[in-house]
Amino acid sequence: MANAYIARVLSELESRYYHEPEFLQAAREMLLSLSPVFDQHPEFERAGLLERFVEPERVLIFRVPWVDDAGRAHVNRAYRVQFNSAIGPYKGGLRFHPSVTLGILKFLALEQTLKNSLTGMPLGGGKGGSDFDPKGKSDNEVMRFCQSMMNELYRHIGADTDVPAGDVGVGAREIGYLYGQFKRLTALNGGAITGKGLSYGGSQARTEATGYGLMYLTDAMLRHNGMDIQGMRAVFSGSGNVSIYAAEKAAQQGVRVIAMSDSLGFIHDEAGVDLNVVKQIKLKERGRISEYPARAGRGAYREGASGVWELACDLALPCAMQNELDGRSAARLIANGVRAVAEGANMPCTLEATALFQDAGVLFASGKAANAGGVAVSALEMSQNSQRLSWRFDAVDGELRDIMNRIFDTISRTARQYATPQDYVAGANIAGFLKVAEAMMAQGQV
Ligand code: NDP
Ligand code: 2IT
Repeated sequence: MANAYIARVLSELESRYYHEPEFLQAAREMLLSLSPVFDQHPEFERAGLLERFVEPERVLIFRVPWVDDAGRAHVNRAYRVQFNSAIGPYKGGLRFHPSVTLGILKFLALEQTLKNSLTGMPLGGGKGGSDFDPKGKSDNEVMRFCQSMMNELYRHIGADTDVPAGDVGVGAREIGYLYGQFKRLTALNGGAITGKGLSYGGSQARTEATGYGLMYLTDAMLRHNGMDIQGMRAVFSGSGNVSIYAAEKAAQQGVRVIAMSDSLGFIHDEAGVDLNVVKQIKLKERGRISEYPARAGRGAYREGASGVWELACDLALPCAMQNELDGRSAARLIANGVRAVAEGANMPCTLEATALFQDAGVLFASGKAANAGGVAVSALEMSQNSQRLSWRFDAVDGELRDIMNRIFDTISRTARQYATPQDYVAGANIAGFLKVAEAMMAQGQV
């Protein structure tokens, strides 16, 4: 039974934002696991804490006009959701994808707030992006779009106020163009954006951080439950930044990576996916994963991204998009004997899929904990920028591993204290929320 205060706030939210289904899904998942906390803290209701928490502090919406290579003008919509700054400057990525809406960015910003809290670093939560589709655009078109977007965004961000980074469709190329324009407009160097190139203030291991961190946390979760990751067979969705570096770390851990996907289909290679070929196709050439069998000389391709969940595996690692793994796919994975699921993407499992995994006793780590390594190394990039230093790869990677182990300890301890020992979803939501709640309570009710 949900705590009465939580039930009321959720029902008000559902009637106010019925047109933002992803935001409601994220809010519902978080709020329902907070009942044991609110039963112990009646002062939160008197302070209107939840009503404040579920509304972003500020939302910026603006147009981004740009001109294509043929001289034709286009206009996209762009957003920055500054969700919560109780524990530090707003921090979170920018997504460029045609599906981007305010509701999707609100779900991402809400989750980012709890994720950033879990890292243990002083980071608030934010997210932004645009419905611009970088696919099929020339480098110059992407550059002009990024410059035009920054012409508005620059006045709302800064190293101590709001620090964007990458997300879907925003990688090294886009960050470079965005940062260049920020610097032209403000004359400020420093930490207003993370994910920067190594030659201009970026951190070692930021490119790898989300994927590596995902596998450090997965390893910690398996070890805690008496299992050994070595020799397990893993299926990854996506073949972008998160998926590729997660698969790279998995291979180093002795895992056999048997499948990866993109938005159109997936490859299956029982011998172990050749990641150099995937990097060449997806990162360098921005091509389709369907090219893999011909280029690698082995493996098979099948149309339809969700087919990847029909393969038998020990580990399922969704690293692509929200709601990419539904109840049907979860049931199939369970029937095929999956042992653990960890979310590299943000909210890739539907509420139904998550419930099925948990009820079946499959170890399940939600994105707020599992993919927090990216933003954690972003915080290390901010520290290095402030110090005017560049740390070595091994130093950053070692710190990342410690952070992921600490996050697992935190969610595991919190699950034991407030829920059931393996309910890492509740563990992440409660531990992430409590720190933000304490900071909000301490700072007064405005
Ligand atoms: P990228 O843009 O680098 O890659 C996205 C990948 O997902 C591409 O391979 C894309 O395929 C694929 N994809 C998109 N939609 C679908 C779909 N419906 N089904 C299957 N595959 C799909 O993004 P990232 O790797 O950076 O981000 C992936 C996820 O991880 C997102 O949920 C993001 O929010 C999350 N995340 C990212 C972090 C980061 O540091 N980058 C940090 C924490 C979380 P295609 O090439 O066909 O478009
Ligand atoms: O979802 C995420 O955590 C990210 N896209 C990374 C955010 C960041 O600020 O590094």
